Amino acid sequence: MHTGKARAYTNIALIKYWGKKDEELILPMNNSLSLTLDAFYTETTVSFDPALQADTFLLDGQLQNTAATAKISRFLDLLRELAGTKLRAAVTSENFVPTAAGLASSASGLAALAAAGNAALQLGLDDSQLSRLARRGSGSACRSIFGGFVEWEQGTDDITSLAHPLAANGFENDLAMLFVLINDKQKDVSSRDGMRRTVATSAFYPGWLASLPEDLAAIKQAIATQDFTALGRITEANGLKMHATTLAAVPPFTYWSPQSLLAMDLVRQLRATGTECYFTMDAGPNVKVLCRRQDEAAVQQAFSNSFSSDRLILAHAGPGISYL
Ligand code: 2P0
Repeated sequence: MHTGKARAYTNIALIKYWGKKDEELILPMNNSLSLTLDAFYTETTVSFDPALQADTFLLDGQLQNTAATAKISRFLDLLRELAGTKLRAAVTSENFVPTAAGLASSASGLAALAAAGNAALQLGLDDSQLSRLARRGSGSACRSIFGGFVEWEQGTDDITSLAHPLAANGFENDLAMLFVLINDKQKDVSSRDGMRRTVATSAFYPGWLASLPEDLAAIKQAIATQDFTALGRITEANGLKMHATTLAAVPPFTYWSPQSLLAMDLVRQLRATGTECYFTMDAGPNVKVLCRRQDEAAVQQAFSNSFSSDRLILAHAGPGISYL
């Protein structure tokens, strides 16, 4: 039996990945840039075992259904190919979140699985090789291999598409991100389906793509000069632009719910009254509020007037993967 265990933290993109140019290899249409966070992580154990007839996937103590297990199996096939083995595996994952928020993260999940597989099969992959591999499981997972600010270079093929950490200057430690968890009854459009539909049909998609090189250059400059105002403005504008593309898709869709709009409005009110903060959103109704660490208590206090405290989770910059 070959066993490995690893932990990976989730990441939130400040410049969003939205759309693929290669669905099989998961090559994105654009570079993206994220911050790895300390509040949510996944720990995964993989055991390749001659006694197993099929792969199994246990998540938070629950045996997963055929569809969820098939996604994991496809990723295990990549590991098996690299190791030259046909052994089936038992995958056991736990998502660590401060409350029972139902926050599933494919970024931390697939990054942890890639690293655990690397250890189990003694593949000896370094972090760059691991980033390429994690990308094949879920695009955003390639960024969760590393801590702090991370850029995913879109590349042109399997070798050139991978993430790398930005040169650390300590700026990430001055930041905080408040997760505002929003209950929503709407049926989700998965990020995979949502980005596919947007690329194929949205009249706004070319405009989104054309605007990215400028956003990326500007945010890297903001990080290098530790300019929080620029960082926040670019993050908020880039997220809004991504979400605008979904409104022009055919058929149109949105991840926003009324509570998301309320949270956005609170951010604007806080800014107007002198507490500088900015929001971003991903493929769901939750709102993430970026602020300076020194203002985190004021931001959390302001949100606690409109959202119950178990829906508010404060995060800071987090590390890359670790082997357990
Ligand atoms: C991001 N998102 O950059 C963007 C912003 C959602 C909105 O990466 O199809 O789970 O597995 O590559 O990585 C979520 O998409 O998608 C995502 P796949 P993934 O964080």
